Amino acid sequence: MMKMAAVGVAAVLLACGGERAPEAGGGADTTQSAANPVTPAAGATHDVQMVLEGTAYRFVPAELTIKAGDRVVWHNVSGGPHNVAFWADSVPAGARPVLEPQIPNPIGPLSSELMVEPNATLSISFANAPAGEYRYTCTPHLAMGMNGKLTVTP
Ligand SMILES: [Cu+2]
Repeated sequence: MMKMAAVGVAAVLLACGGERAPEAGGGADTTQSAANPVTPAAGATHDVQMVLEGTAYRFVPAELTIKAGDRVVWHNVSGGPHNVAFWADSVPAGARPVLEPQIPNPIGPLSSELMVEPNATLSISFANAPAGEYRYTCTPHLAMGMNGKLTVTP
């Protein structure tokens, strides 16, 4: 009940979004503007599964287009261990400092640790990440062509 009420209030506030901000806090204007590409913590979350299908190791989906501000969660589903290893020399300029702090215990440049446990996840926010193509692979299955690509749009 409380949650529904809160959503209702948020919807009402959003509906008035075009006008002057109702709360005169005197602080920064947090009203969302379509012209402002920096919209932290408001993005969608996308799921990428890491699977063994027959004899093929895959990221599903292998190619995904997201918006800056979205989050991607990779799931270890089958055929692991897997990891997510971005090609550090091909990600857009400025991406590395965004990605690096979000990859705990890396086993190489922009390469996550191996995910061994079923349903282990790696979650990366692309808030403030530069637009462009982010190609990545799975280190244990590199030779088997387990590759993925994210395209981040502004
Ligand atoms: Cu793999």
